[in-house]
Amino acid sequence: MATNRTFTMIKPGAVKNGHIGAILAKINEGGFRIVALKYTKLSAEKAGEFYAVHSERPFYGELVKFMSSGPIVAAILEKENAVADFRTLIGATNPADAAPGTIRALFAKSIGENAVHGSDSDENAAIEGSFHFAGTEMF
Ligand code: 3AN
Repeated sequence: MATNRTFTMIKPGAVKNGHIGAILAKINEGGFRIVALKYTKLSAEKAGEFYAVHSERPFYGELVKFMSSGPIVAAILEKENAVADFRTLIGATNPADAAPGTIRALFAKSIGENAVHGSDSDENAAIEGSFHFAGTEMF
């Protein structure tokens, strides 16, 4: 059953390239309400833990290095059908395949540095949101 929350991170590349404001604007325009928001930096250990599901993939080391290379913006977002609608708003994992106007089409550099993360299921949205935020930081 669909819930109404998803989790996102604006990744270090998009932060470094000055896209925080534009990406938050797309999120607002997409009809998402911000439940929690944080400007922070992941240690390599924390990034490894977050992406543990990919630990056997060949790009895991690169992904952990990139995700801990600079600050990120983490957020929990709310909207009806949040997980699926947010994945539509961000576009395909590889920006080369992302539909025009999507966040990844506009702001991503490559499949590895693809501007934003979006949860892939309601279950993972809850796990990922709790990974970054205490209950007292959700509004
Ligand atoms: P998504 O973020 O669209 O759910 P996943 O879960 O398949 O995509 O991948 C998680 C992250 O791993 C991606 N956001 C991307 O940064 C990285 N990634 C995925 N596939 C590749 C790849 N083939 N080469 C490098 N990095 C990748």
